[in-house]
Amino acid sequence: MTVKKILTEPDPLLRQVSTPVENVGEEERKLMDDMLETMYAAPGIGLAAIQIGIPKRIIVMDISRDENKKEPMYFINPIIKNKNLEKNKYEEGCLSVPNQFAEIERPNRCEVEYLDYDGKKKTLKADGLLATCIQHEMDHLEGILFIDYLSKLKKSMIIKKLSKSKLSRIVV
Ligand code: K2U
Ligand code: ZN
Repeated sequence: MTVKKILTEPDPLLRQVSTPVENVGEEERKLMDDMLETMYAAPGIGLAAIQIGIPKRIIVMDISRDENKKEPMYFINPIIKNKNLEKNKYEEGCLSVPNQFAEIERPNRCEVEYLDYDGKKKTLKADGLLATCIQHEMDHLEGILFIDYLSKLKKSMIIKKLSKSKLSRIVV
């Protein structure tokens, strides 16, 4: 398993819409293994394939946040079937938007249909942090970042800050 570089905003690659996986084989499982290793190393609780530059509709997650009791989850071609009208607010961050956080409102429950690590069709009913994380990651598959929900001013200030820090890393 390999830790991959995580793309950071601003990067046009992050804004691509990811394409569905045709069939789940060894290549897709190796990709999910690398994504999970990259997510744990970040550390994070979710990662979409586009965040390591692969525009495939694949997400990995582990909301256990317990080093000794990892509970990885794999979502291939996920589709949200139902979303609650009731909303939850959560202080979100993103491994592709480093050191920026904002309170984002999302449906507090959702039902997801997907293929698992072995390509088997599954359905999951999620609430709380799991529901928030799934919706955050599903946004990545559409090229959407959590900062897109902020005001134009706040979003432009964050992008300006991230651009500067990216430039300073190149210049140094
Ligand atoms: O970059 C990502 O997509 C991983 C996200 C997943 C996430 C975002 C917002 C809310 C829940 C999950 C995070 O950066 S992972 C870091 C993290 C860890 C614990 C709680 C919230 C965020
Ligand atoms: Zn993210």
